[in-house]
Amino acid sequence: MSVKCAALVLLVAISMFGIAVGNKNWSTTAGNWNFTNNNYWGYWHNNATKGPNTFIVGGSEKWRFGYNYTEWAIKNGPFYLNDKLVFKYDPPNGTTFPHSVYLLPNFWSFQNCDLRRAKKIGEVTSGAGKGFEFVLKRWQPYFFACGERNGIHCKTGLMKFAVWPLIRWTTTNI
Ligand SMILES: *[C@@H]1O[C@H](CO)[C@@H](O)[C@H](O)[C@H]1NC(C)=O
Ligand SMILES: *[C@@H]1O[C@H](CO)[C@@H](O)[C@H](O)[C@H]1NC(C)=O
Ligand SMILES: *[C@@H]1O[C@H](CO)[C@@H](O)[C@H](O)[C@H]1NC(C)=O
Ligand SMILES: *[C@@H]1O[C@H](CO)[C@@H](O)[C@H](O)[C@H]1NC(C)=O
Ligand SMILES: *[C@@H]1O[C@H](CO)[C@@H](O)[C@H](O)[C@H]1NC(C)=O
Ligand SMILES: [Cu+2]
Repeated sequence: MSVKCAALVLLVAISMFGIAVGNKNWSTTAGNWNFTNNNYWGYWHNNATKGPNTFIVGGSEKWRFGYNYTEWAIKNGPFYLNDKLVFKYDPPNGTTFPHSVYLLPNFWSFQNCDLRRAKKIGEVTSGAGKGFEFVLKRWQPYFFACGERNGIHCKTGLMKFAVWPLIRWTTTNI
């Protein structure tokens, strides 16, 4: 299968997903999360590049209260399978607000910053120094959020973003 053909199949699959989501009316209820934003899923620039990339979440802003991580993800995507996300944040020291990282189980909990069934992947101390790495190993949506202050960092602090890693077509597929 050629790259063009494969890209077309993926494109059609993503479009169908978009329509299905549209029917469920998620995009209108998603708040600042635009589920139909094609750029988010790498729709427009799925091309063959080299090995996995490493991204520092938030770039020089790191993982902090009030930075728009949805926007960061849109600007820095697309993300591919086996890409690495690095979370960096200061550990609690009495003057700074602690942060943490959770994976939320589904879109609903992501939208509502509901941490009840969330899985902790980063303790408040894990982001110190070089931070910690999270590898996007599976073809699935990942919903990241800060778990501090009972969801307030996630909701008010915008400390959340979603990623659905794309499959990387290697040049050997051509
Ligand atoms: C989607 O939801 C919004 C409110 O959340 C509502 O106003 C709108 O009519 C809905 N659209 C459809 C197609 O159901
Ligand atoms: C979401 O993104 C789509 C595609 O880029 C765009 O057409 C639509 O207007 C956006 N919706 C909102 C609410 O920003
Ligand atoms: C793939 O896309 C990136 C970013 O859009 C671009 O910098 C790069 O040159 C592209 N590579 C190929 C082989 O087209
Ligand atoms: C965050 O960025 C997204 C994507 O650009 C935007 O739709 C949203 O309005 C922003 N949120 C805030 C609170 O600025
Ligand atoms: C806590 O960390 C912040 C940011 O690294 C630093 O500016 C501040 O001086 C530290 N406070 C104490 C008491 O160590
Ligand atoms: Cu936080």
